[in-house]
Amino acid sequence: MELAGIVGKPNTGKSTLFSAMTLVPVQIANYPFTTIKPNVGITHLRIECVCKEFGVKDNPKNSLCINGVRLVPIQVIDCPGIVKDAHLGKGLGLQFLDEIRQASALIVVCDAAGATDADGRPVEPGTHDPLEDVKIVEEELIFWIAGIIEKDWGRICRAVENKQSTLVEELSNKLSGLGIIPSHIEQTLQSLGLNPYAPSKFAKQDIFKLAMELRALSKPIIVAANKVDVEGAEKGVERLRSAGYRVIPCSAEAERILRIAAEKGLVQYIPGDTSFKVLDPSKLTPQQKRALDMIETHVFARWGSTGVQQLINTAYLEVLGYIPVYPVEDAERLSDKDGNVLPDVYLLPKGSTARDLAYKIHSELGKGFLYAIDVRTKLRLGEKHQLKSGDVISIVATTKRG
Ligand SMILES: Nc1nc2c(ncn2[C@@H]2O[C@H](COP(=O)(O)OP(=O)(O)O)[C@@H](O)[C@H]2O)c(=O)[nH]1
Ligand SMILES: [Mg+2]
Repeated sequence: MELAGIVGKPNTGKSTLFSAMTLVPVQIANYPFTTIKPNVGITHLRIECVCKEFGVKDNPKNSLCINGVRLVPIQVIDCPGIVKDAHLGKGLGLQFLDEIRQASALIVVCDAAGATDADGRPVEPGTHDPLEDVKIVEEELIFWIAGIIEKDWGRICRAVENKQSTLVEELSNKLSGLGIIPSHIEQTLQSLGLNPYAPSKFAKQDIFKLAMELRALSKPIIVAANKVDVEGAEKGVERLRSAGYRVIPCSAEAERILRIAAEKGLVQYIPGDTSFKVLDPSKLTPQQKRALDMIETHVFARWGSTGVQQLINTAYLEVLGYIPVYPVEDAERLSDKDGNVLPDVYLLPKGSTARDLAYKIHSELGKGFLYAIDVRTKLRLGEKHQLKSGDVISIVATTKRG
């Protein structure tokens, strides 16, 4: 399962966002995905399910389907606050980031209303620049990766310069856990003009630059411009956008309230909806009514949605460019061997082939791959055929799974 890390300075709303994201959108008996640890949970990518197009009733296994909305689980981790110089041990340091080494994307939460200072203390709205906070977090993330690179740097230099191994090999060993592949390292060394045969000549700044490039490649950032329900947040959002970040205005608190209200049956709301509906106004307490009215005027009327679902969707479908694909065993019934219709959705990196999908399902299926069938067109697809978003695919292989 894909993993997203929630990071940012203290008091920006990381834990609120985590709690909102991981609240199960509807009550489903025996729902297998709950909070795993206090700071580790499951959220969902929201896509249009293909069940409507095919006119079938599906029985999802690795995901959920609510009225034609398919929800694909993504693991999220809420990290402690990051402050300036955390890499030098300030605040809680950066040790805890080891938990998100495997993350495919990072959500950097900031207070777009500018109502928290550099250490996270509340101040007058609009008096603190959220861009500063995002820059600091980004810089600390780079220091974190630089720290990983620099660990036993002396030994690496000797090994490389004595020709016992290569720098790409050494760095790949260290960084593969971050999702960094050898070709990334090779390209980066080259583009920075660093001589891979003489690492002992690298300056501190060279290692920082290397870490900066590798951070961008392996841990793409999406900025959650949080607290947009607060007056004046537009300015913060603009400032973040003008700096070139991928910014999603959001209100974690509004999303949390709506998910709880939906769970209680007070409103009709699926995460990502652009409106919500109060089911029975007479059931609301005055306080609940006030909260929902505030959400309507300060969030939906102004921003169109709470932005929380859009964070995950933008991170996975746009920034990472993943494509959802539905593998089925029975191309006629669109089912697995137990008759479950459209049981699974897989998220594949853009450019993935029919054979890549086979391998992702099961290595035996990948090895024995003969051809795939595009269930929509009934056409046979070769191993190198590139899949596209929403494909429903049946793999035919020499060895059957199971
Ligand atoms: N107005 C507003 N306040 C929020 C929002 N999200 C979080 N907060 C508040 O910001 C404060 C810090 O939230 P918390 O989630 O603990 O921040 P963390 O330290 O980053 O985990 C709390 O008082 C939250 O209620 C939001 O969307 N809007
Ligand atoms: Mg927190």
